[in-house]
Amino acid sequence: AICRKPSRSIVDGLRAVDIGTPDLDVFEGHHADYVAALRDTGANVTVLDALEEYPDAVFVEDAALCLQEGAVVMRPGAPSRLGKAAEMAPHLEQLYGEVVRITDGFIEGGDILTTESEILIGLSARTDKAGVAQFSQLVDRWGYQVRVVDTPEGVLHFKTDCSLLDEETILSTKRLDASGCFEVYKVIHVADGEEACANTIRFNNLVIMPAGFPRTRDALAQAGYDVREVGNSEAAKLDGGMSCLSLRLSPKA
Ligand code: CIR
Repeated sequence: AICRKPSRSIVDGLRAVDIGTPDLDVFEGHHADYVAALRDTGANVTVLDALEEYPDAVFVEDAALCLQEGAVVMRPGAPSRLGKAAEMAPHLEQLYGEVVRITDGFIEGGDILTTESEILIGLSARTDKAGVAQFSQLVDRWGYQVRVVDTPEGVLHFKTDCSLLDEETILSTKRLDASGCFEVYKVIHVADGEEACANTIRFNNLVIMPAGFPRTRDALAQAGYDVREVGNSEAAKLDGGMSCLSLRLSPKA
């Protein structure tokens, strides 16, 4: 996995609603816990240096999509994040034989959910049809099927409201599931009032989820998942969750 340390400029990070300024010390502690949780799954984690010039650079997921065959460098729809995607490309080039780039429209990694059988992409304020069209064309060479879906109104990214728990199971908010996009999957709903924990990550043996959502945590444990909670209060002030903080990859040798 690839992560990036939060920078002092995190206080200027984008947010839909201002619910307070993130505290860098607390963010750094949560980030260290997150990296430790990933390492506990057996992941080899590279932690890149903070990038002061991009306040949201800690949210590395939006910069690229990593598949087994290659990586796609995104084109973020937020102007302050455009250059950050390019910063990720050299790191990916060290790991992959093929790194391709989006040059038309906009698309961010937070809108893309890759399952065993398809790649689901939610159109959002950050991801448009032109970006999706180029993405689909680029991944066609590796045999991937892309399905375009909608992101609920007022929700930053498609994956703000869902995550993949295993090859056939999705954790989703009820509002997103109501759109019918997960009909071919088994769906576990986040508890009412706990919508902010829908963005988790399943990595090897663990489901890593934000702390503070006990009913959803218990439902996941009951369903047989090994759950690890990590503090996310500061990232949440910037609409960030568990998937946003890493690029997870297993390049084909
Ligand atoms: C932004 O608005 O772009 C950041 N403050 C949050 C990005 C969260 N990323 C993600 O969900 N993949």
